[in-house]
Amino acid sequence: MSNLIHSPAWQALSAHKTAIGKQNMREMFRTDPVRFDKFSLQLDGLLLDYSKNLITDETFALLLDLARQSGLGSWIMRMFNGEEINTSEQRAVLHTALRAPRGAKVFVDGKNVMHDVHRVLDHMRHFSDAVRNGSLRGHTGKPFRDIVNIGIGGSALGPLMACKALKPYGSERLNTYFVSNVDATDIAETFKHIDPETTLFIVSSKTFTTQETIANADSARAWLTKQLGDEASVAKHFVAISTNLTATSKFGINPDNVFEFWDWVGGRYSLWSAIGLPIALYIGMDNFEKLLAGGYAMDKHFREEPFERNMPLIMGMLSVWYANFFDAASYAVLPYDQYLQHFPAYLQQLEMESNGKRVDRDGHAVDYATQMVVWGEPGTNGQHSFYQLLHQGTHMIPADFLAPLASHNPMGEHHAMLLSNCFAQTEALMLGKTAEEVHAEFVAQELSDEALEALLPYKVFPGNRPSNTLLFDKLDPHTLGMLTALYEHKVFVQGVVWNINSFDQWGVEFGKQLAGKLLPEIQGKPRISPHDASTNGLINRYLKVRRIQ
Ligand code: G6Q
Repeated sequence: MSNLIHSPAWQALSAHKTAIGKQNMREMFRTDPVRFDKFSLQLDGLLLDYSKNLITDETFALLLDLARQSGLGSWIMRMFNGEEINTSEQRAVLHTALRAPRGAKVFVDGKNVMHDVHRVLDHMRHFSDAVRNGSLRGHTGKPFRDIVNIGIGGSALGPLMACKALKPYGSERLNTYFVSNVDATDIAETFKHIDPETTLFIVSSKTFTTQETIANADSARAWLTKQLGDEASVAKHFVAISTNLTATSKFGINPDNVFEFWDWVGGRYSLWSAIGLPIALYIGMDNFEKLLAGGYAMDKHFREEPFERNMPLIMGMLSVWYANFFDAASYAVLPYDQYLQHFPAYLQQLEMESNGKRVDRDGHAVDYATQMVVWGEPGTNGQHSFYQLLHQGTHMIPADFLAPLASHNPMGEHHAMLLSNCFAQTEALMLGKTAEEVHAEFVAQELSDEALEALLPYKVFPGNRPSNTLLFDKLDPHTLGMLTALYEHKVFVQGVVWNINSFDQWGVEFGKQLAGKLLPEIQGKPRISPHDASTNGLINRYLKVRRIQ
């Protein structure tokens, strides 16, 4: 057994879980009139209600003990101070520096990186202002209207999520497109909507070697030069965001059009860096800075608030509680805000790529569960599909509900209906419906005894299913910054408790190695490596049907 499982705080939680196993949240609310006040907290208009969780005062105290035992306070300082906590890649982890105010000091290898951070932010402001006011133009002299981000994973999901989330703040003159997939359909469908004379391609790649991104960038360049009939157009219609300045210049991108970032920014933590350029172009740099300020407000909270009032810490420890002591294998993210449609997909990468690990910081296989699978869809749509399983399935699936108090699109009673659905769902998951309540309903409906007996088991809801609710005034750049940083730090908390490195991604690197390996064989070149019978069968089927061999 690992040290973690043996540790006093873990053992205490195990024993406590057995003790509270039979308790019910209904009862907890009934007997404690201040439960909501006790188990909720606010930061700058963001409310976290975590009272509908399977916790008592004792659980809460024991979870905080586990956080303390993990040395969380010192890990937080180590991250913010730029120590190389990403040990398998020997890198600091400093996405927090990207949103620190001008004048802050953050050192990497003895150098204050804040000068570079603000130099690039100034470059972004200069460039985005020029695109937005039409002073920077394409090869034929027309202002840009179509912004196409070519990038994948961490170089796409953040900007995509934020551009969709902040549409009410977006320029009406600019359209944003995101091309990620190496499936040509992605870029071919984009070409149908854009005008080469008014298109700006942003090639976004930390390494500038990612197969999908380079293939899409090559195809975009071929399309542009064919449409405009001039190789020189590339210089005006392409910019790059990368840490690999040699590769961007080899691609032919004008060095003045390269936005730099650094190896201490992880891909999935990079929307705050130059990778956020599509966001800055779309919502304007002033709004982008509000997004950064929201992230910074959460950083300050995470760093300074005591554990018992610390939002990311509480959310992280609740996830540990369910993943490790209730064997919950997945959790749902359910935004009751259509603008947050891409938030679950964004969190899938953030959480699963960060904490989907099976080896601890000392290189030993762990003997406890790590990251839960993350999934979700905007409410109310999900209510008409998978919520059935949340209410009556056999798995315990904790859920986060997110909702704005005011809509960007006030219309009739829509928003009241939206919120009533959201609140009613968390209530129903917690309360459930007992056999007695179902029985009383049937009696009121004058159902026959026979029908009542037959139907009753299907209509019972076990309840006692946990959820968090995050309420915010309105989805604006500052709020989105806070929400995003909240989940980043929640991921960090879990990683510290599980003693894993949340900042490497060898599974992704493995995929990148595999990407080019089979390609020659699919292209009909001689086999270079033997495969298993299944893989051979698939390759042969392709070659035969496509008459390549
Ligand atoms: C993120 C991951 C991964 C990465 C993509 C794109 O943390 O490392 O999703 O962002 O594979 O990589 P490049 O930006 O290097 O093209």
